[in-house]
Amino acid sequence: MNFAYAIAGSEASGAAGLQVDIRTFHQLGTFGLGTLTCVVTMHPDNDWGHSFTPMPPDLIAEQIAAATAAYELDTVKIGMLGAPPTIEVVAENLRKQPWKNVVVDPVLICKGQERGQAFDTDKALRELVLTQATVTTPNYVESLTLSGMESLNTIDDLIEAGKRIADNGPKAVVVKGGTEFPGDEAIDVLWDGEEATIYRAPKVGEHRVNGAGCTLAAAITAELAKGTELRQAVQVGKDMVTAGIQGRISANPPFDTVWQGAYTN
Ligand code: PXL
Repeated sequence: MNFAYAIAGSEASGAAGLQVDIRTFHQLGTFGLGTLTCVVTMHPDNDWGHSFTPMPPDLIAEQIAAATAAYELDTVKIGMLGAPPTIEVVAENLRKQPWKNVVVDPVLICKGQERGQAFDTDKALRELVLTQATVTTPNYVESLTLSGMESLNTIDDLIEAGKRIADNGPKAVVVKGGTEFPGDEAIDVLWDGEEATIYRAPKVGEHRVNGAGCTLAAAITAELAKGTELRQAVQVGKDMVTAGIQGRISANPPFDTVWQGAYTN
């Protein structure tokens, strides 16, 4: 059995976070399991505003201990951590065993967090978690923050951002252009430390869809757990996100939901 393990938050509508990770892991034929870091709840009667509740650090440590004792895990995806004490406990517990693949989706800012708190969170994530990443998957805005660049307008800019982010620790970086990148294609670039690989798909509509980033990182994680090489793992992730957006589920919150089940290989 290939095990895919996520350390991530719950998002109450099931459109992002651990629920997406588990669906993606299952769809790609791996055994998915997860450690819960926080709960993000949306409030339909308050314009779908978000609230964020971290899990107690001791409970996070206990979940990691149980998961890693239950099976021989070598591949982990880190999703939303959200608060410095969470980042510290996850970083410390990750170091307790060797990992072949550490995929970090650098979810930097959660709506509803204070800016000051978000700054501390960014700093802790960069110093304690991104340094342990074998692959990280920043979106357009996260790539600007992590690379220090002002805008990403060309494929060369995406490659440059990947290189700069890799300089700070991660072995490989997938920079996601998403809807913000100019043009009619959704372009992602993998910088693996030596070479850049470009992934392209036509943009589907103009609206953002919830769960695309989580799905991409989770699919890469599942493929790496199966032993797929990184370049092909990113291609599977790209194909699954494209299929999941085309087959999206109409939802009442401001964004529709990616459907992982739309992907078949
Ligand atoms: O898409 C980023 C993300 C990840 N994880 C959780 C989230 C969100 C965004 O809302 O709530 C739990």
